Amino acid sequence: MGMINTGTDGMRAFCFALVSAGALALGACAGPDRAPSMVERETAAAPAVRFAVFNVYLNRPEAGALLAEMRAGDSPQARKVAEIIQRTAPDVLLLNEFDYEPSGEALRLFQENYLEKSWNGAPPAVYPYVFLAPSNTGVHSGVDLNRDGAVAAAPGSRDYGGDAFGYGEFPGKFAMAFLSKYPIAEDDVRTFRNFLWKDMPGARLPDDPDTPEPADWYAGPALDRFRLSSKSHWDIPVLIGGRAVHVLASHPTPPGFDGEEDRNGRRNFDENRFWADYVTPGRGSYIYDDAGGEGGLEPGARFVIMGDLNADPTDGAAPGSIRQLLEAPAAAPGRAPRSRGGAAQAELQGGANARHRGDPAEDTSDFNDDPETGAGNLRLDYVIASRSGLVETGSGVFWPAPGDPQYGLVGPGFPVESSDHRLVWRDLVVTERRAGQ
Ligand SMILES: [Ca+2]
Ligand SMILES: [Ca+2]
Ligand SMILES: [Ca+2]
Ligand SMILES: [Ca+2]
Repeated sequence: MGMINTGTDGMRAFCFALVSAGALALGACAGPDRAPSMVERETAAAPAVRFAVFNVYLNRPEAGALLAEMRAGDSPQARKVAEIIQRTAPDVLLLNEFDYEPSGEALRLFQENYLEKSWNGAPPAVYPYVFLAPSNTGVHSGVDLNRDGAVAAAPGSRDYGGDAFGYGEFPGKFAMAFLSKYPIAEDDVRTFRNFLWKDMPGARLPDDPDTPEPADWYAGPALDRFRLSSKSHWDIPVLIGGRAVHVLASHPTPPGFDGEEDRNGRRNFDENRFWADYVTPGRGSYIYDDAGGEGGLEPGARFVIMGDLNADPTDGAAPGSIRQLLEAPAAAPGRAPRSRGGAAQAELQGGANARHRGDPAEDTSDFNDDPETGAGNLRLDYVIASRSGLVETGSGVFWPAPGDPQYGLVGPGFPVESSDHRLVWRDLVVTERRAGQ
């Protein structure tokens, strides 16, 4: 693969990860006068696998619009999205904000007309394995979920989106798609689209501040059918050298666009909590999947949590939400992926970024920077690996800085060239090491 000059840890295949006292020290090269450790021998024998998430902003105003654009093959935005994927060359890739249609044609044509064609000399990106499933976005709930006094039943309006199981003006908007160079254990995939929020013990259900009863913003039929996942939650086991790595994919709702009841902030928190419980032994027994299977992940199983998780660890509306995952006992404490472009844009764009406490080199999204109303640039997109069975050898955010030959793929933030999010990756070697060994 080509060299990547926008991440800071592009040392894939050159250095070993070193494990000491249970902590990962990244980027330590094996010295000549020391026998390699067991982990070093394992990581030397197996290639690193690049896991990436990319919110590709391929959502469109109407059903069928993305399919038409993928068929035509002439979308400048989709070409830049494709080139970013080609330049970073992930092996395992989750796309967020890719409109879903049941035939799978939009994804197939995105592969054929964009990913598998070379852009500006970049090597085509070929993914023989895909996973696609319905999303809750834009699926009519039949009840007045946004509590504006009416049930909006006709797709196409904001009101309709507000009454859907997940916000979307038509079924399938803002959905997800999964691509892999490694086979998927299809019979073992689990989806959690129908899991009800009220079935999570201690759910942070929102409260109507105008009534004395607690946690009653959703009640009656609304509570009885309210699905936790705003898109879906997928557990996709990928087989790498015959060993399963569970990709845990989701795209929790943004923690805004609501009122004092904080219904979206609370939902974001519990959507992220879902995976924290799923990977923590003893905490996932309440979980059920769409096929009726019960319980969380087997203790010690390899996993990689991936998604636009809509929560920054220090800035924005939902810092506690993402800490549930970053600090989960089963998750590796790998350091945040970084870029030069994120740091450069926070400086150039100023505004809301000036009051952020997080390191701008860790930002993964480029939003409005209005000092009064803008969110600024946030760290929202994550690849979080398990302690067990995976060793990290590098990570990065594809965000070229001004002056970089690939700067045109991201630009200055507005207008959006490719996406308002940046591709985030980690390189992981699959090992037999269990956590604590
Ligand atoms: Ca309504
Ligand atoms: Ca109340
Ligand atoms: Ca910005
Ligand atoms: Ca920031």
